Amino acid sequence: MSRALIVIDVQNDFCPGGALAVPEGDLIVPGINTKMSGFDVVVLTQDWHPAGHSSFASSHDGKSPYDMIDMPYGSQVLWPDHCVQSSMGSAFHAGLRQDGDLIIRKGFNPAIDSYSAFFENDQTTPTGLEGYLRNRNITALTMVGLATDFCVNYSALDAAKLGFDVVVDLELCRAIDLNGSLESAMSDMKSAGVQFA
Ligand code: VGL
Ligand code: ZN
Repeated sequence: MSRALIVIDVQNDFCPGGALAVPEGDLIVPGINTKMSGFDVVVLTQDWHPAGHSSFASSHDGKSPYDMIDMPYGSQVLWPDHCVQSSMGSAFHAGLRQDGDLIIRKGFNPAIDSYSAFFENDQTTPTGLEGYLRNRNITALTMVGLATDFCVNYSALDAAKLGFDVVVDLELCRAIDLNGSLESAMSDMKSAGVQFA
């Protein structure tokens, strides 16, 4: 059995000073760097939106960040512009080790957001991560990164659904916590059989 570490979205825009800053988002960087050494495979994910992405409030007349909108694939939180492809905000935190095996970019489809590292928010378009992990004989995953209640949560739920053995290391994650999103993420992950460390 081989285990992969999946490092979710440890990017400037999700750290203090960034466009969609997660409180204490930067504090997890040293611990993640240390943790990387103990895994057969390390994958980094990178939120990677084109300018004008449909998840940005600025793309919808009269909408503000954190409003909700109905998209063809379901309801969607509208975010401040963040992680625009090749911007400084989309770069990994400068202190993060970037010598992993694979970088998965997600959220590049202008019409669909992608919280999960496995599927876009339509829950059907794959990112390719599942195939990569299976080809590398990975059956167990540990997830760390940002944000606990969005991208970590959706990645962990999809991984569990796909049959991977999933651990979320909560000390190496931080949350946005929007309208109870952290509490519901925790209960959804528990119900899905995700383990916590
Ligand atoms: C994320 C909101 C929008 C995340 C990404 O990485 O959790 N959250 N895009
Ligand atoms: Zn995003």
